[in-house]
Amino acid sequence: MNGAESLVSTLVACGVEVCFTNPGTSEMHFVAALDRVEGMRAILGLFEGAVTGMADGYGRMKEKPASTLLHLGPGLANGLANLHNARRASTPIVNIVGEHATYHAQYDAPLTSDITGFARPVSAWVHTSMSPKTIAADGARAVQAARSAPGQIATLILPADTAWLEADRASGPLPFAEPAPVADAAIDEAAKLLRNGKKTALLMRGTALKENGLEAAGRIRAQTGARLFCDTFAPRLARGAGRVAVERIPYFAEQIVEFLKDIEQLILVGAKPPVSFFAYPGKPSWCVPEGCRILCLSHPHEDGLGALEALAETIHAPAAERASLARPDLPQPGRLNPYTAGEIIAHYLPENAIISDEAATAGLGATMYTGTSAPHDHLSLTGGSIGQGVPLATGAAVACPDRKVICLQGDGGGMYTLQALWTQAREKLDVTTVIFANKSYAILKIELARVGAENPGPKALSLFDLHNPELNWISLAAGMGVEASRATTAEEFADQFASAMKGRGPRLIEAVI
Ligand SMILES: Cc1ncc(C[n+]2csc(CCOP(=O)(O)OP(=O)(O)O)c2C)c(N)n1
Ligand SMILES: [Mg+2]
Repeated sequence: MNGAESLVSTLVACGVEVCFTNPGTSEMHFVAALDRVEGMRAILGLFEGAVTGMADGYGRMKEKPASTLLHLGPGLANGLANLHNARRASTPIVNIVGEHATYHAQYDAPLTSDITGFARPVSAWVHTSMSPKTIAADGARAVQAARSAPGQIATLILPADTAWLEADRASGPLPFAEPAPVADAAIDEAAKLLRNGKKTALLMRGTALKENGLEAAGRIRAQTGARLFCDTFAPRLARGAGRVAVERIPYFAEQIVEFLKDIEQLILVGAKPPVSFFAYPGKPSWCVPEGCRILCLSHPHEDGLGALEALAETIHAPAAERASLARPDLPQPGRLNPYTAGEIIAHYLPENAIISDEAATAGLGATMYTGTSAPHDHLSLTGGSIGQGVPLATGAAVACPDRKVICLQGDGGGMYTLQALWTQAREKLDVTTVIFANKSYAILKIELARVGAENPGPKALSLFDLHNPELNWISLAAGMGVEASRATTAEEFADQFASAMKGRGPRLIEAVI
């Protein structure tokens, strides 16, 4: 076997089953190895930002890494923004980045670049494999790094000659760091705080926001009256009927301050203390009230779920209260806006759906109404880098072929990585994309005022305006093989969304709001 076959065999042996890729010449032996070695599904993305976003969606849902295969420095660089989002989500990903043959580097050919330099800021682990004799061990180490708690990005750089020269064998999986147990002392300390009568909240992230973690947190709330919070942008949150509901911290600094003002004790479970997304003149960045005691029950790499369960036992907590099903009625015929759209989405949301949410200013309605709709998983834009929603939904659909995936996407962010629609069509993925076509970067108009840049002129305003020409999402989707329709009223949207929920396969609805 050659180095590439040794690597692909190793990845498969280590549980990596999917490769999202946009390859080039330096990756050809890896590409060829995908047919020679059984067990790796190959999925083409037509832009690397789509490729890395798909790997993020897959990893968040499958809780194990996919691989990406990217073309040298530029291919990796095209994918960096969504790797940034994935890093913020603690998603496990193994990037394989092709590189010139080791002896070719000295000639400074056009595609030569500092791949390690591009990789470093988004990767917890980076390594260049200089020999086909070590590639198997390096591949196993990459998977080990990716799977180590809480989930990390590992980048393995693969010189072309390492891939094509004779290798010895494949490697099997290495043990990886499972979430570390939380010390009893931390659990006892949290129990003490919960009993001292002060106003306390738990802020949770990671596994704590899955169904069992929420259940344990709900028990703690039932016993102590503590409030349960999650970040504005949690990587993955179990929501809907039958789940313990948590309060989502609001987006803007002054709203966060208002939201937290009574809290005297904040217990962090895999989360960081809440801060403002941006700095604004005269507004606070740090949003925890003065004098509030912060206790870290668990760090992100620790077992937050186990800690919550132990804590619930320690304080003899009773059963948790769960959200009961309350699907909103369909709205009256008439205007389509984020709220009527939200009612319709929540009304028809199928059991066990996955929502990829990059709806930006149009997302409030859906979030408001889906809390008591059918149980589902909600994935949000973890790193603030728009262009995540469509590929994230695509990767989630690869990970969970039996679940309906719904992508709620702003029209601005949608244009960044719409190539993922083509992958949805090619792979026949069950994704319904709702594009909120407000024909603007609406949030930026709000932000312009908030940062104190007053009296915007026509040039400034033109930079947030997506008319002239208007985007035609039916044509854009059709051009990539995805069936699409346009809804301009609530009743049109209700018809189209209901039909998409009944059917299977990729669909896009341009919701004109
Ligand atoms: C990579 C990246 N580039 C630019 C931005 C700045 N930005 C934030 S929101 C936004 C526009 C979002 O527009 P849209 O998706 O249509 O949502 P809307 O604001 O209209 O609700 C932009 C350009 C960003 N967050 N990330
Ligand atoms: Mg918009």
